[in-house]
Amino acid sequence: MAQMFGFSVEATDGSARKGVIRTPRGEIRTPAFMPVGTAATVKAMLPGSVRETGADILLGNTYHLMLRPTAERIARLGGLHRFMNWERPILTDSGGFQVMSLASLRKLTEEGVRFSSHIDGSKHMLSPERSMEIQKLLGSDIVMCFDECPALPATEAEVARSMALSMRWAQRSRDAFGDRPGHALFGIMQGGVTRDLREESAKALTEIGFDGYAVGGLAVGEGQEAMFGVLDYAPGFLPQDKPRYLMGVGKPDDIVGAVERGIDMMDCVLPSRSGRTGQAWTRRGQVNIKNARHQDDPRPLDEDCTCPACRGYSRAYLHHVFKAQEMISGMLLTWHNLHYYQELMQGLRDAIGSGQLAAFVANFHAQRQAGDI
Ligand code: PRF
Ligand code: ZN
Repeated sequence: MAQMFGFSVEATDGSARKGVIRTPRGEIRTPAFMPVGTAATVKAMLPGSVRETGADILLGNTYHLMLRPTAERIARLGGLHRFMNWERPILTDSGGFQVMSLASLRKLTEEGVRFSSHIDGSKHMLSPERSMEIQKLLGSDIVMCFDECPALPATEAEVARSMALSMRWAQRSRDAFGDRPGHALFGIMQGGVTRDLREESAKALTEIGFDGYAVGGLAVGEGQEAMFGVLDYAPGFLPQDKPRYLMGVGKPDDIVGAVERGIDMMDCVLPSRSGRTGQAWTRRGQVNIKNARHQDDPRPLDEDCTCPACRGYSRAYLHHVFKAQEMISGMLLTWHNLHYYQELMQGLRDAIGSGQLAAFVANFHAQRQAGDI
């Protein structure tokens, strides 16, 4: 019999948790960072390389894949794992958030959202039922509820209306998902930066009952202080024994702060996207490889990093290939950034496991303070 989906917390340190999510496609060590593979690829990386950085799970997108190459085509070709040659777990976002940021001519109703594709203008519809159908066709291991995420700042009345709609859509998502052993469905909390709305949203989701719970609606323009303000209480409204996923976060210091506050999973395009624009993330902070100060520098990006970019190449080389627009530039910097992010997650897991999180976080900030040398 196929192994079921499960989560266990192995250690805690303050609000932070170290644990493991078990799926039929393998284990996910938490706190986990999920690289983003929007269009059935983590851009500039082979799946084996993504795995070598330490990733246990990738994120895929309903919105992009339904438009191109279509979910039905991926299903005919054996599902998303086979299609992109990644056999480990995949979490898929449900599409609503991407419709709101990418599509044009959007029309939102109780039923769902109609929109025009950002690729060719063709007309499409997403609803809780259609999103569940697409994520099933893709073969996603962790399916996200269909929700609406308002851009902040928004009026409290607007955030309340939107949250209530997302909770009705959460119930419809649950009903449409049905019973799929080995596959998980996560609810998504909304409610902006209003404590009462966050609590109401958490109650509504917990009553429906999900395999995990996401904190949505953050990192949408409110700033880190306001986001941490919400994370000081929001994870506490959710069941202790289920994973908590903070969607679309973030920079390394956002990740550390979120883990300290009880978040178990995160995803962000930042390490992969900024790798293609010449930005590297290191223990000592951000390095802009475009800067002319690197052009004669024989040192690696980070002396202590064991990734292929740092073991084999100088800053001078990385600067050169960026300037020359060589493809290896994006490949090496993406590899380094994903390696750094996964090493950070391993450091957080080890620190929580040994009850040393406060010291780890103090050292994390001190190294960044010291700056690039
Ligand atoms: N909902 C969904 N996907 C998301 C978000 C959300 O609120 C966010 C917010 N940071 C990122 N991705 N479905
Ligand atoms: Zn490196």
